[in-house]
Amino acid sequence: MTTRDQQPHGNGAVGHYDAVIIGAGFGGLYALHHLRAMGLAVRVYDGAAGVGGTWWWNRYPGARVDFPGGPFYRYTFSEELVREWDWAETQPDQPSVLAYLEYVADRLDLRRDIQLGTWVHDACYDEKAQRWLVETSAGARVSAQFLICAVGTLSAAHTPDIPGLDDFAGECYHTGRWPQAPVSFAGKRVGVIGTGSSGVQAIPEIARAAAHLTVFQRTPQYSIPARNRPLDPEVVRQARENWAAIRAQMNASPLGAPFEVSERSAFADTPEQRQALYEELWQKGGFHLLFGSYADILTDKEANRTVADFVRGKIREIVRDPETAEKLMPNYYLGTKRQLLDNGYYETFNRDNVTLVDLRTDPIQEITPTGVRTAKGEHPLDMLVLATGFDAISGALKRLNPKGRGGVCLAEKWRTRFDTYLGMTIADFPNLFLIHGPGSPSVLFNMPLGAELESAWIGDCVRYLRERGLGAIEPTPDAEKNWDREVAELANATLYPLTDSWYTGANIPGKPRQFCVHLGGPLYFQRLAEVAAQGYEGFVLEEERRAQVAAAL
Ligand code: NA7
Repeated sequence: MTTRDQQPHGNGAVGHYDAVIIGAGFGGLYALHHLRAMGLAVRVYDGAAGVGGTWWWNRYPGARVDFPGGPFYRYTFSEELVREWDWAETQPDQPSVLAYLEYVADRLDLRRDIQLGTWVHDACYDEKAQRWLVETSAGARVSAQFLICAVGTLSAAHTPDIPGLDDFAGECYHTGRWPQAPVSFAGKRVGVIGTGSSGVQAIPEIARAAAHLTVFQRTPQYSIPARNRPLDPEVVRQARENWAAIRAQMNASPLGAPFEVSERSAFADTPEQRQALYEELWQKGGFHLLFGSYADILTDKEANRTVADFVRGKIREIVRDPETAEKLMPNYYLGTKRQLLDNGYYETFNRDNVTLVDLRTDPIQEITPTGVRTAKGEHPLDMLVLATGFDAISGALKRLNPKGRGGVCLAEKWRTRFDTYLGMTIADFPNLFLIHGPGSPSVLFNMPLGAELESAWIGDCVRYLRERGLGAIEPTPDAEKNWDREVAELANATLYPLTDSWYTGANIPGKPRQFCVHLGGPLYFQRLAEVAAQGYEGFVLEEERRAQVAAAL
């Protein structure tokens, strides 16, 4: 174990660690706990003023867990944590998730190794010393053998390049960078740009509080009622008592949750039976309609059309003004963008204080100091909410832009494709690990559980290296190519790549189009285990250069 040391040494670093972790969200917190328990000296940096990662920043009104099996969106490794923490609702809200992560940080005594309010400005690999040199916004320079990037998949907020945005004189907030101080909508004319998960969660809340709400919608989306409700105490009790079995079920499930996934084809039923099932699952709410109806919804265009038609029918039923209902009508393959869950989204458009602007027929021309000017006129506003999303999955890593072997920059390497091996490692970036990186199941699996399983794999890899006197590990370019193919083959068997979404990178102008999520679920984790069992197949392992490492410390 490398001990911490506050004296500057050979490479100018002050402080030497076995591992530096960037990010104190679900991924970083667990990685810290796991590696520290192995006896490693670990330092975590996070730019936020508190732990929680994405859940610290995304504190906009209405923010909730939108994962199948909401109450199982949690760490699974510790029965104590399971016993001591109960969610109140089926779709826990942002303050509850943040409180959970704060509780975990305290309960596991993680805070002593976390430096908050500190961004990592630079990370460079020193090939001779087989170590990463990290510079922080606090002016510190530290070194670590391993760099673990737990920087989040939805953390690089995307602010669109709309003329005049900087001139807006009212309040302006991005949902992914929401202020900590309470925001009041009372008596204000509010505009929301964007109708993805964040917009759809925030819009009903803002509509209830504001004098007037104008929603600027570019692409209509399918939203399903979340039917959020208090958790049944009996379900909670049973989950606790049978935790080992539930955990095993989560590990074996395609979504990482004890959630019933259908294995039947939509065409095994008559149209009437399908309609009846869709109605039942719509009433049940949440992800049941998407994952609990038919297995071919996400793989067969015709099957998808049956459920998409059903939801379009619901929009026509709910929204009273037929013209507004038509503006809200989505026309992509349902479920191939992030599936939205709402608490009264379509109903909001029946309110007198809500206006919907369809940007496809009435585009934004500019933002003025007093509002938004579209082709058809001016919308005066006191507040503008940008629910405009994120440079997802790869964006925060590209912004971090670590420099690997020979000074190669990640932003340059990823200019045209987001190559990784196993979604966790990158050729030319030895000893660097990603949690929820491009090519891992990330956003289409239970993220806290995924973070645990990936951190455990990292821990095993570190142990393997140390037990054999090895100093560095790095994937081969061929292993990356093969991985890329495996991820693409799984995706191409589905409808996901056909849709413009943040899964495919289409939401960011100029971003290369690539579906970056491994859709294998448990198969992915099985692949990780196989690679390890075969002595880290696909990797080059370097002997530890003892003399050079010692000189650097
Ligand atoms: P999303 O799903 O990427 O949604 C962003 C929205 O912003 C979407 O409706 C976009 O329309 C819209 N957008 C983006 N740029 C513009 C411009 N220039 N003009 C008008 N509208 C624009 O991000 P979210 O934060 O809602 O969702 C991420 C969440 O997924 C996360 O918080 C989790 O809950 C899961 P578009 O569809 O691109 O036409």
